[in-house]
Amino acid sequence: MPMKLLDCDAGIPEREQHVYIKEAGEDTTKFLPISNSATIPGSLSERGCAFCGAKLVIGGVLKDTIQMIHGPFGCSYDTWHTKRYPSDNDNFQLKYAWSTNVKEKNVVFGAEKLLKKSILEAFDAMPTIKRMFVYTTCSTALIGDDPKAVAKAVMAERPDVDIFVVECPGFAGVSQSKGHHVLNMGWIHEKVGQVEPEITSEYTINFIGDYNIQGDTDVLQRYWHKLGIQVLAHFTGNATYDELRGMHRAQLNVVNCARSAGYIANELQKQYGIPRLDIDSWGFSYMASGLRKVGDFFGIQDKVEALIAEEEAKWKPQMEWYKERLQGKKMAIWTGGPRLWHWTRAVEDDLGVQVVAMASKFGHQEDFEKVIARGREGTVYIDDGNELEFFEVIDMVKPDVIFTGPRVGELVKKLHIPYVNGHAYHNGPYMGFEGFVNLARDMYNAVNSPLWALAGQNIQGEVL
Ligand code: CFM
Repeated sequence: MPMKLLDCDAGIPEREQHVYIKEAGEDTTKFLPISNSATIPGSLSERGCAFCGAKLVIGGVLKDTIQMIHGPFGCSYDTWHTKRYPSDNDNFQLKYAWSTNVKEKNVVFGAEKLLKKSILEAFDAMPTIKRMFVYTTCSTALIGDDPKAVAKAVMAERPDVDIFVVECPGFAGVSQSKGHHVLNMGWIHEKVGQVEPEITSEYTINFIGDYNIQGDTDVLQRYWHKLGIQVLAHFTGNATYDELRGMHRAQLNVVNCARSAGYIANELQKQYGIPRLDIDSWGFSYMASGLRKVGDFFGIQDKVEALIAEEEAKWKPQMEWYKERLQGKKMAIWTGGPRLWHWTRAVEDDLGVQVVAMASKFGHQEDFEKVIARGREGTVYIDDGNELEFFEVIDMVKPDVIFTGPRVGELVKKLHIPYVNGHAYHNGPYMGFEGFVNLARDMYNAVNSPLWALAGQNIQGEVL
């Protein structure tokens, strides 16, 4: 029976449909875990809210844009600064947290005036910044404020500014995935097509679904540059607001994270006829095949082969060193969803590491299809996992290292199991050839750190 009711879920038996163990020769299409559905009451979800998906994941990455959060300050603070996406604009996007700081009296009497005042104040305080995202949150959506009308009024008063409103309160969907969707669709309908990019190459792409985590975008940008490919828009790593308004002119959309940004790629295809090409940017073999696909599209195979040869010559020896030492280690990946299918085969092919458990916070059915197709037999696949399930699965599969976020990471550290930040990375970037060497190094350091043995020692006697 491939669906698994864990012992800890005896009180919430519906969880059985969210936990799957792959068996030999199975037709996996019959056994996909339920996903992208509301968390079962009683299960302590690790998910983020829909607002968080829009702000923290996509909008907040922009390097020249004020992110005005229309709500209590906590919504702003809790979606600020945790992802580590740098920019070449002096990290403007990481320095500030903006909020209208809504209080009870605004909830009772309305907060539109407060929003307008806050928008003007923010622009006045940062006179070189002319672009802004405004987000609704649960409280301001519930009281019925109309932020689009406020943004329109400000833009009429100040023609040099442009504002994009994201109406995606936390309760708009079952997870952060809804926020990705709302932002993608709003942007394509309201902003794409408003700016004409300057075309400087005969090959142009949008690189979609890469958020410059610790410099990922920079690694890929070096490759595009060497290939003579102009990236009109990065959605949204190290990007400007206006760059994203010119996405309609690219010849090709190259998609890395299909979950968070496949929507805009599909719309660009529908509305402007730009083809979509999905690639994996993590791992040697995947990165090489992704570059080859792009090379085939533009007919620049020679340049691509030269680039791959150069990169492999430079990085493969280091990768081999780590492979020798990590071969056979057992890894768990507990992140949002896509990194499960991006990484499971990549670490197996490049490092000989076995992925024995994977948990997705918000992946959809298509993500699980890809994960399970690429994953091993006997591996545990979980949708919207809870803390007790994590503990039970650790007992079952005994991983040597867990790639997850700081919340679950803190838990597993207490069990003295090495954890690597699978969201914001430990010492990235992780994309591209050099990036996967960084991932291997972080995994090696985590697995071999003497701290795990020391952490288990009882030093009480010495302290007292
Ligand atoms: Fe895409 Fe991402 Fe991910 Fe993601 Fe996220 Fe993320 Fe993630 Mo954390 S956009 S879906 S919403 S690859 S923040 S940079 S690591 S859960 S698997």
